[in-house]
Amino acid sequence: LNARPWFKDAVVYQIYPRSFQDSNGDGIGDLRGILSRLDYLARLGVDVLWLSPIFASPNDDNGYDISDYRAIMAEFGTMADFDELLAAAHQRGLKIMLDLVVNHSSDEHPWFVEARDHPDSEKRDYYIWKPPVNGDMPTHWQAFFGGPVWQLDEASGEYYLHLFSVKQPDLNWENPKLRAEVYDLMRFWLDKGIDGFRMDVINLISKDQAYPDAEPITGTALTSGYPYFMNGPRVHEFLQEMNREVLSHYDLMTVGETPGASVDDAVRYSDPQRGELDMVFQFEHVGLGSGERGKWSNLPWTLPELKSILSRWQTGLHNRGWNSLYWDNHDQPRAVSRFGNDSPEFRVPSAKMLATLLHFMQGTPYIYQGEEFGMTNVRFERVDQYDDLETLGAERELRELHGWSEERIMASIHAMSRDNARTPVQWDASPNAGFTSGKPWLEINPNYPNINAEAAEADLDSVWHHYKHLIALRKSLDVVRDGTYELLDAEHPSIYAYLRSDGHTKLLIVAHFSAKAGQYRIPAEFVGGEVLSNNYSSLQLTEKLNLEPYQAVVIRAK
Ligand code: ISL
Ligand code: CA
Repeated sequence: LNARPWFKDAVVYQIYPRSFQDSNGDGIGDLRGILSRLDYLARLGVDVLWLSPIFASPNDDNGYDISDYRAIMAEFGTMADFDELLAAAHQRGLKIMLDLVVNHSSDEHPWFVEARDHPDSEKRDYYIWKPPVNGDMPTHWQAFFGGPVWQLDEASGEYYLHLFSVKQPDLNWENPKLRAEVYDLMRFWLDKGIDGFRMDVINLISKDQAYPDAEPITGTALTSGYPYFMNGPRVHEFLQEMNREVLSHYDLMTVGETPGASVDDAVRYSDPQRGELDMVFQFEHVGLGSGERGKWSNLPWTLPELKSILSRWQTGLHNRGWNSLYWDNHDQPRAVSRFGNDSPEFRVPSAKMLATLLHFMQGTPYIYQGEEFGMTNVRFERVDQYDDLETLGAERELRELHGWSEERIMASIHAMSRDNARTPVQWDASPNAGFTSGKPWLEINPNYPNINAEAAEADLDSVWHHYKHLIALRKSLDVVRDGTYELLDAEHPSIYAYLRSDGHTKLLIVAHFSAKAGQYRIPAEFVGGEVLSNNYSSLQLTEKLNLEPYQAVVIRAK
């Protein structure tokens, strides 16, 4: 085992290709667009680019429904474009990680077409089919995008399982041939020289074979099947097999997306001794505010709750596994709008505060496109301006099933829709924000004349330069990678303060979650210390720190 694997020193930048950069004026981001922005990414100082799915897809879920795992989505370009992109990235010292979506495929994948049209074919068992039970579906589990997880196939009279949309049938990991197919397609990309995989909902691949029904969900005729497919009975066995068969033969990094994973689950996935994955994405902090209607409930949450979650992950994985660190991604609202304050007055300091807080924790940080210069949520007026199938499905259910008012629904969509993250990257103040010369597939956030990458790079006090500084800084300090973590003042309502220490170096990180000025008493050993990072121009380093709104500082003890 490599004692110091490179993933522990890496900073990952996530690209959602559809919204990153269009190169040919069709309004859709593409591989040549990414190619044209590699120098920008190299200047920022990130190490790894994670590309959301770039494979052939009918785009029911923007590429998370794959119809050919070995082909590039026509809208994104060609295999030659990909090869060129990979080589150009490597030339600049940037690694490329692809998105492996193998809990399900598209219903337009040839495997599924054959499985459906020829129930006697071998491919039938690549998917999960069940006969009706007492004339009804086998269970009443609710799908992630609403409605039941079972879809009746009229021709055969059997149901197939889809945990996501009807166009995303779940693959049957119980079948060794299917698993071998997955390992093969992974080798195909690794042999091209890619540097890693982000594995979509990889903790859902093993289902309880008894398919029991479950707890009813209030206000619906459906139940929650989570206990029967999250971190299921054979998931670790499958991942260890994948590791033996594929991962262990390459120098790559892996991160599993694991909704519903606890700290203990994450140890099982990421303990290097077990030979599974390098790290997983946990969902507890982004689940704050969820309620009866999931994230759409959008309930208030408190800073002590956030601190308690992140601290439990920091201490729980220390020396046992490895954390991934993120505020947002293509499924989440924009970080500054959700955890900071996106008003004109506080957008910049609060975006910098969030970055500081996260990048000094132990783990591998992930930056989602646009986060590095403080892109915000969007507030479209009409539902038909939204594209995301999850948003559109929820709008219908909240209205028809749960009787929510139009106003309440729109407020919730504004706060939580995945399209907040998917509006095109705002590159500059020119028409269409420099994203496309045509009509963008999703409308651009109207705030782009003020908030864009070009303006941010030109301004030394911008969020962008703060990220650049943090990325370089954490690499120069072993304590950030290796040190212990200790939360201070767990119950303080507006200060998030913690210590990092490795026996040589001791750091204090203080983040002020408030739109008002405040004060905070710091441990004496930091008075007279060195200020390594500060999102305001000055700081009086006395025992009682005077803090500006959303101020965040990092101090090294003398
Ligand atoms: O997006 C979510 C909450 O709004 C999650 O429930 C999300 O569906 C879940 O985290 C799984 O996400 C991944 O798989 C989905 C895909 O739609 C997401 O974009 C992807 O990140 C199905 O492939
Ligand atoms: Ca294009």
